Amino acid sequence: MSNTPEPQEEGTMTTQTEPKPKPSAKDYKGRLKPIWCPGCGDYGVLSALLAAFADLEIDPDNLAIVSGIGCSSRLPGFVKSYGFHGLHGRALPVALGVKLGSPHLTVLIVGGDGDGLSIGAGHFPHLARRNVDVTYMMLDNRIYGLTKGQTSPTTPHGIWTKTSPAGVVEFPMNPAALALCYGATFVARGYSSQVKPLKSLIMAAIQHRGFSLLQVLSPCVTFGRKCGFDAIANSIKECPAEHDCRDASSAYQLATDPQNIYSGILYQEERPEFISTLQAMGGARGRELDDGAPEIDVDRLVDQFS
Ligand SMILES: Cc1ncc(C[n+]2csc(CCOP(=O)(O)OP(=O)(O)O)c2C)c(N)n1
Ligand code: SF4
Repeated sequence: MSNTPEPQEEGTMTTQTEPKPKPSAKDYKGRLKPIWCPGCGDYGVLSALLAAFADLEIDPDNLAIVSGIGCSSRLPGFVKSYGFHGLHGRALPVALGVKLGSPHLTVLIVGGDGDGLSIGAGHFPHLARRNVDVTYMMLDNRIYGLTKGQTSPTTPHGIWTKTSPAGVVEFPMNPAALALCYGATFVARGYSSQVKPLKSLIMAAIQHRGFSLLQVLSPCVTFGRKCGFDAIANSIKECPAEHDCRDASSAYQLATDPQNIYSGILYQEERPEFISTLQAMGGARGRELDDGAPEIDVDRLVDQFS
């Protein structure tokens, strides 16, 4: 048997295209190496995210990750995709702009509990109620990490922080419960140490057509040691198998359970997505991209205003 290919008759040559190999998580690694502290929960989140991109076979050219400012907000630099590391608390309006300009992109938002619930809190309800098709991953370490350990809106009541020397006076906000009240169509909770389940949640959130909030408990090992993460391994529980994630009131009960921190998909509903609704109403009628995805005609909009 010879390894030499058979000569082909003139005019009968067929061009065979090699099937593209399945991507792996490392194909999505960015050029920058993470500079988080050793043991930071955000490493687990990044691993789950890269694995989710690989399983979904997302083309990095069709992926945009938008963040604010904070340790967690550094994440876009560590991923091979379009990235925008912007202003503290302003990731959500930037992401809305990205999605409006290029609706064919998969748009992810990554930020901390401080970024999303302090300075940026005003944006969260509006993206949720509009049901903009973006995935918002709030990396909740219950503290301001980047600025070295001040109280955040999710810091537990009573604990000591640098800005609460006598213990935190306020009671913490609950991002999953807030998202439900704001009208989010997908609400889930994961944990950075449970990388495989987190990967599945990220995939489900990205595949959901509409606004997805994924709260990820992700400990700050340097400044958030007193924030109750030691107890998380015992108190985090998967949503009960009988939970119907279309039931908003049972989702709210699970999200606010005083004893257990329920993880998994708490709530999901189908509702028309913002940009396609806008386009159907003629508010953003535009040209089509090569792949048939609609694109807003920015030139036409600029003409209208000039
Ligand atoms: C407009 C503005 N205000 C305040 C700051 C200071 N600042 C930077 S990051 C941050 C909070 C960080 O906490 P969080 O958003 O929870 O992210 P983490 O670092 O914990 O991941 C603050 C207050 C800033 N950079 N810009
Ligand atoms: S300060 Fe905290 S949140 Fe920031 S990188 Fe270090 S461990 Fe992570």
